[in-house]
Amino acid sequence: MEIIKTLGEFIIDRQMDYPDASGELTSLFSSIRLAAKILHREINKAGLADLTGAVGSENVQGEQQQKLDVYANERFKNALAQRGVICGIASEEEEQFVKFEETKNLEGKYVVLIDPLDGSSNIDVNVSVGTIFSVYHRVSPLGSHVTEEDFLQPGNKQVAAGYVIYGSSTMLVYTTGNGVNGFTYDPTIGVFCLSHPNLHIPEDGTIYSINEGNYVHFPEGVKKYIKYCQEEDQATKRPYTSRYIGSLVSDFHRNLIKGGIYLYPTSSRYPNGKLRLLYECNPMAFLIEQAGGKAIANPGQRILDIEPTQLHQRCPLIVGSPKMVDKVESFIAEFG
Ligand code: P6P
Repeated sequence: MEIIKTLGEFIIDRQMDYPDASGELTSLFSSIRLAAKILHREINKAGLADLTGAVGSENVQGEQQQKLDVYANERFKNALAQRGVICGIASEEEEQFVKFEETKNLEGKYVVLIDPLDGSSNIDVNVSVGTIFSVYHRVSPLGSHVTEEDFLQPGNKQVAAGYVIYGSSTMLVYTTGNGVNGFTYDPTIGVFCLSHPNLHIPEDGTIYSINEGNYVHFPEGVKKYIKYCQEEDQATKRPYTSRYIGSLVSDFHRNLIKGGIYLYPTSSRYPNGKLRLLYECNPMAFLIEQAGGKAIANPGQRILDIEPTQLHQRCPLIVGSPKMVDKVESFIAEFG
């Protein structure tokens, strides 16, 4: 007889991990779960529902907003606001953080930072995309309006983080600081089922993910690491395999399962990297460390220890199997 452990049951079972949560975290996750199910439905028929293509406007990043970007943002914002446990959100699609003003929300203990649909430019070409989320306890007093300082917390203060990957199947992978677990959505029964318990990234790997089209813009150490990956050496199973989907969640997820490294480093084109610290780098860093991996911005700079100064600040990201991250770190430390 098949044993099905749903996400809801799993969270309740693990409630003891957060005695002070008293059900709030469960409620928070149920809102994320609901929005993810709705997005699963819309993404899988985007081409039919006129939800592909650009809206014709730009987000705060100056990037063309895709119709599904806007749709995903509204869906997650509404789902999160419904639960009184959240007092506000910050989103890649919103220039300012969003205050939830209803009385029930003013008492909310948590804030959520979210990239509602990462890699959305891939939608039109039917490539996997994802949602990334990060959860903190608020630092402002209960009963008051959420403030910017509630969002500008270092990643080491995260209460939970995770992603939804809308791929060949839809999965939700998350951590609350007690390991990483993966759930696969079964649309025939409308639930996320535990499919990848206690995920751990292999200590070493043979897959590297980087946009080599930016080679000329990379610092010397990164160039030398790319060449290192491409050299023949049987003892270290090189040359490695290059895999780059152009969707952080997809590249991250594959490397988490198989071992590997994802790099979006500093470059002359992106001096501070391209990815956003608060709702891309920090949640992925929390997840990878909980799965036994590493995440740095630069040599000696752990992502989770970075003190944020701006909501949408960019940050270099080198994340994956610890031995691979250490190797890149040594190249950059030596060659710049
Ligand atoms: P590039 C998608 O826009 C994203 O934020 C990540 O999901 C992805 O890994 C990266 O940017 C791709 O950027 O410059 O290689 O196209």
